[in-house]
Amino acid sequence: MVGFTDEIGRYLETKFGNSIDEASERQVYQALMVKTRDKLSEKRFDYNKKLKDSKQKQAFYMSMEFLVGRTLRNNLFNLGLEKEVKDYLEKNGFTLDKIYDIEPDPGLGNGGLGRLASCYMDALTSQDYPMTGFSILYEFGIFKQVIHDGWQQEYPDNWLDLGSYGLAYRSDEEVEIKFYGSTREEWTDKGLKITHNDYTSVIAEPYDLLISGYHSEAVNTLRLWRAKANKGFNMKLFEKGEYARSVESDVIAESISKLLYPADDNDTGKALRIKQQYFFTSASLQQIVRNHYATYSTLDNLAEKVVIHINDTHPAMCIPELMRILLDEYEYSWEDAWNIVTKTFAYTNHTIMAEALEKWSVDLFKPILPRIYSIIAEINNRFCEWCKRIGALSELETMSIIHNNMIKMANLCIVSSYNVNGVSKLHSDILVEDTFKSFNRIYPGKFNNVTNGIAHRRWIAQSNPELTSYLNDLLKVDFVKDLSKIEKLYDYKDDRSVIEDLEKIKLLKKAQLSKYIKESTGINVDNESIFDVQVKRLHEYKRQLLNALHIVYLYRKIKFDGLRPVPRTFIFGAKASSGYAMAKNIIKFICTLSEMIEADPVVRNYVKVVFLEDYRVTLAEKIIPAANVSEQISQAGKEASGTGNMKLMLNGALTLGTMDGANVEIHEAVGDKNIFIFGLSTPEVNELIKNGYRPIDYYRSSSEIRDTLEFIRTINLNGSNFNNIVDYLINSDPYMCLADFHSYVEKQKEVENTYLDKNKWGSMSLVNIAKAGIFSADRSTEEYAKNIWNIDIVK
Ligand code: 7GP
Repeated sequence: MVGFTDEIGRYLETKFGNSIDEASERQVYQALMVKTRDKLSEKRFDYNKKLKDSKQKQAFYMSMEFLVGRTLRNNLFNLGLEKEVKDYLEKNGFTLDKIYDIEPDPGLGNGGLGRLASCYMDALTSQDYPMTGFSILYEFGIFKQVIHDGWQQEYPDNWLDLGSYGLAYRSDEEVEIKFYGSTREEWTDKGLKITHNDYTSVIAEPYDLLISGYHSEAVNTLRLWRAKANKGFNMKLFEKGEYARSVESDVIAESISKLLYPADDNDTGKALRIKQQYFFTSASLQQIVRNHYATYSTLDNLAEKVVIHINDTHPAMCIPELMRILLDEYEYSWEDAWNIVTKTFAYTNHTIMAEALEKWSVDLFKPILPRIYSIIAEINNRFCEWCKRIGALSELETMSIIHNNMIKMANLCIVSSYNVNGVSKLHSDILVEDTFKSFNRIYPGKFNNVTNGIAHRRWIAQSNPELTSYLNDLLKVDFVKDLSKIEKLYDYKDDRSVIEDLEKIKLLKKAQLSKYIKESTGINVDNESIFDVQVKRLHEYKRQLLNALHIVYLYRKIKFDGLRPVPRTFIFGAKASSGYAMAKNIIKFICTLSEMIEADPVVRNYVKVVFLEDYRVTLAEKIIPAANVSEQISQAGKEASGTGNMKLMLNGALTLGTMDGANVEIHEAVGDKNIFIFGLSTPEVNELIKNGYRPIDYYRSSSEIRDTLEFIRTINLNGSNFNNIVDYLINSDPYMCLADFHSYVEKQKEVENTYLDKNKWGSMSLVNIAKAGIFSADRSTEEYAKNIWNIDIVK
């Protein structure tokens, strides 16, 4: 049999006319990408055959975002080929890590929600579950962030140039998507017939990214749709003098798969967003239905064979789209179609932040998708009628799908799905007790919880091979296959030599990160200092600002009061949405603190602030293994779950956090002694809001808050001042940084004192690693598969 490395050699010869010793790194990269894809295609064929033969139920995961991260290492690792390839390359003068670095990091997502989707695909595939992901092939994923003079600047990230080798184009499965135009109703002997006229259509081209599993039989598909114009230029319209419309398809197609999440703070952005959402959901639904019909010659059993998961509300148009297909193309009655639809969809909510609960204005939506709008309106009419009958009329203001001329997508999802889940215990409780209280009353049993999880193979086995191989030798259990086995480490919590070994590995990972910090920022950091990490999207509710306030507090104490704390390196990584001014200000503020501290000959010996630009999956893989402290300091009740908290814990960082999201479950898993919890709880936050939160009272009654804030007013570096941030905190402070300030500062002191006791810290860190098993995405996806989707593995 021809070995994998022989195939690489052959590819280089036939494609480039080079033997391996003449090839460039770029050529070797391409050969590895293409040959890995081919290998997965072969496996996929066998797996898919079994799947088809078994005719078992399948899950389809709809998500506007899949933050896949680099694929090559993950695939070689999963296929068990990494060692063979590494040796082969080394023999020929190449370093595998350098080849990995050529691959762009496909940023097809913004943050947690997108990364979760990819973790779930990895986990399901590793367990042999049949699951297909659907999304958009964005030409430009999330922007590349460059920090210039402390300000975030956004640059396009053209990942496809070098990233497309992993994709397989499936021209045989193109579909047509229709926008605009008008609908006509006509009574025929079969009932009401609806036709859609004068529409503009675009073509959805499928590109498949094959997803590998760890030592598994399965290879699943992430299907990414790319828009292309339908037949280009429309001569007929042009002749009629409708010049603009003659190229409409080109214009729409050009924009749809251009970029991820265009700013949606203006109508042009919103219209594009609507088109993107409909584009990929319609394409996916058409394909699912077509395949199902080809197998069974009926759609009556669709819900028995298909479950479609809606990852937050962005793909919600799946629902009216399936209704449309059933009603208009397969001539189902409304009742029969609705009966199928309401058994097919399950929906996950990922946030309770009001601004992220999607709403579309009817005036904007209806002209773009006239038929889809009429279906949503009918779903709403029938839902409102039903509410009247069951005596829930008074709650319609919150539950109605269309209200005040706005379409509320979460309401559409809840009404139409058979299951709705939150992503941590606390978040799911808030959904039923508060956000969706009325719905929970009328749909008892529809809501439940699946606490998020992470693909531990990426987040420990691949990104921290040193820790992984140590634990493999020590524990002699296959925790890479089954993370719950890592709990065996708990037996060593008082074993000094194991604690010391773990500490050495941490130091090594810190040294690797320091090198990167030095190269990318010029800052020298002390590897012995506490690496205190806050990495996540920049958002007010996540309170990077509270972290920054503590840094200012330390600065003052060191400079004016002679405080000499344990040296600490505060590491930040965060992208701010391009139109989000306050978030960008906060980045500028953090960068200014960094610069100010570096310029101070005393303070810089105790505190360093490092803002690493362009936070993304690849950078997370470098930072997380090196962290000592994991900052999870959102205002209680606001972070749905968090998943960075789990990755950091698994790599031995101690959580400093509020009782929010999955921190609550981390606290439960490790026990009070192995975590640093501070701040107001969710009920306390709510109570404070009810009584009228007045940040100025905190400012007046605490000299430390006053001194910290007034000191910020004096900062004036290169012409920038931060009075706006101070005024914001004193006058509004919507996420209660001032209310939690003291409790946070006190907890930070405890962190520091604990760190001085190396043995205690090491033992706490060990317990965190040992107790991380339940946060594997294997556990989460198993819950989805068994409790929600009712799907089985392919045997
Ligand atoms: C995030 C949540 O903020 C985070 O707490 C959670 O861990 C993650 O989803 C995965 O469940 N939400 C988003 O990223 C997001 O875009 C808007 O939500 C719909």
